[in-house]
Amino acid sequence: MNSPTWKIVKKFDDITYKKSGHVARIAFNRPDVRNAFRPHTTSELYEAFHDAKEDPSIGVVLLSGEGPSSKDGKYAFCSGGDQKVRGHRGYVGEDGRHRLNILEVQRLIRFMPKVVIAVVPGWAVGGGHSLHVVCDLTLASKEHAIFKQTDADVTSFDGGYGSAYLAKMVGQKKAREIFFLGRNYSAQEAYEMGMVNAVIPHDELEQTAWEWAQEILEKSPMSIKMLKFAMNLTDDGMVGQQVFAGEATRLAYMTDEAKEGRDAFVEKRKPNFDQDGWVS
Ligand code: S0N
Repeated sequence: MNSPTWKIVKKFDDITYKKSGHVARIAFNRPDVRNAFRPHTTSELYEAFHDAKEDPSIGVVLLSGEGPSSKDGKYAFCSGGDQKVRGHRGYVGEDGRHRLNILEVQRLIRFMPKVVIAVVPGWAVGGGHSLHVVCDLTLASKEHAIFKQTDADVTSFDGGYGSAYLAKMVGQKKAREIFFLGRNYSAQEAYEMGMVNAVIPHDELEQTAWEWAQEILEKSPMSIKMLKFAMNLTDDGMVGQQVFAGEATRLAYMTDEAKEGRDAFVEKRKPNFDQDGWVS
């Protein structure tokens, strides 16, 4: 298997953003605070994810954390919201505005027609834990990944995908244990619970993520998109139906029938639809 040749897409302050072939890699880049996110981080994340979503050459997005910390050499995926910039009405940006925009990033990951893989080199904590939950797949460092939910310690809690969807993944009892006790779980324990797809030796983590991406990229893009949205649908209600149906509409655009409907309107005539189209 080949290796990536990453090219920087854009220089950001709090994240790194690169592409190689059909893969994009986005990583938190605040290792000295365990890759905690502040409003500026989530704005940058949103921009990078949006670019990856819109780029038709990208099929897989890797989400990771740069490191190790210059202070103590520890690795982190993300430790959630930056508690040092949390004000009375939520997290405060440098512009003085309060935002909760990590949820918009979660929705972008959830609803993008691409596979998003969480590549967890170290701590995945609080809102960082929730981000790995919302990603389609999770690969974790055997030696350094630690999964932990501190939301109830700091009164900054995710009552959406981070908890309710986690419960679908690991079961109600285990999800409640994770949130109510806030213990540390190793990569192996997280794997046994069903919230991690594979436990990988730390030195092989990035290459393995690349290889998983390449395997996915050998599949039919249309099938992967429809399957992702089909699996989301039952948990996402009307929005899930909207997203799934959006892809169905896109497929419909590719038919002769759709071409006839459009052409008839543009040419100001009655459409002549092929009546053999009632195939069942
Ligand atoms: C990650 C932990 C467990 C690591 O422990 P360790 O290895 O002992 O390191 P520390 O010495 O504690 O940390 C090293 C340095 O990093 C700083 N730091 C770590 N995490 C954060 C953080 N989240 N914010 C700010 N700084 C952080 C430490 O302060 C230390 O710095 P120095 O050396 O200068 O002292 C441990 O660090 C830990 O428990 N961290 C806190 C984890 C946490 O509680 N996160 C917040 C949980 N809540 C959320 O994330 C909510 C997310 C969210 O935003 C949201 C979700 C849903 C709906 C709305 C929202 C919303 O936007 O509010």
